[in-house]
Amino acid sequence: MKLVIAIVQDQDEAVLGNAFREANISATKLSSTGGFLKHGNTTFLVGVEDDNVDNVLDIIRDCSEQRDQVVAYPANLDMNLDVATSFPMKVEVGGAIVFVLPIDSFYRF
Ligand code: 2BA
Repeated sequence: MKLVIAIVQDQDEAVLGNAFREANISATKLSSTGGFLKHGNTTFLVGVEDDNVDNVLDIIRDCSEQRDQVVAYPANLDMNLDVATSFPMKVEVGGAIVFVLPIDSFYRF
């Protein structure tokens, strides 16, 4: 058995959640925040049998879009000029960041 952890953009969360439901795949959704952009994203936890991992990955791939986001990146010009400003920077986000981990044991009590 494997644990698939998929971090997706919030815009893709509903589509991906529906696709899991339609495929009868159990998933848990967590609200998360990207460490770099500090924007909300969504993390799905999916426990699956080994022979279903590729199917889960295909669904995630199909439901995750790559998008450009423009962020204001702070630039400090100091040395006593003491000027703080920011400049726009384009960042490519997604489709999905996916980790596949082995599971030692699975219990449902
Ligand atoms: P964020 O950390 O907010 O990163 C958003 C996007 O910013 C990233 O997209 C990447 O294109 C860019 N980025 C991240 N760190 C950067 C840096 N130091 N310099 C320049 N650009 C940077 P993705 O790679 O698609 O990642 C989307 C989200 O997935 C991330 O949001 C984070 O929440 C998660 N993530 C990505 N890699 C991860 C990792 N190795 N471990 C845990 N979470 C990860």
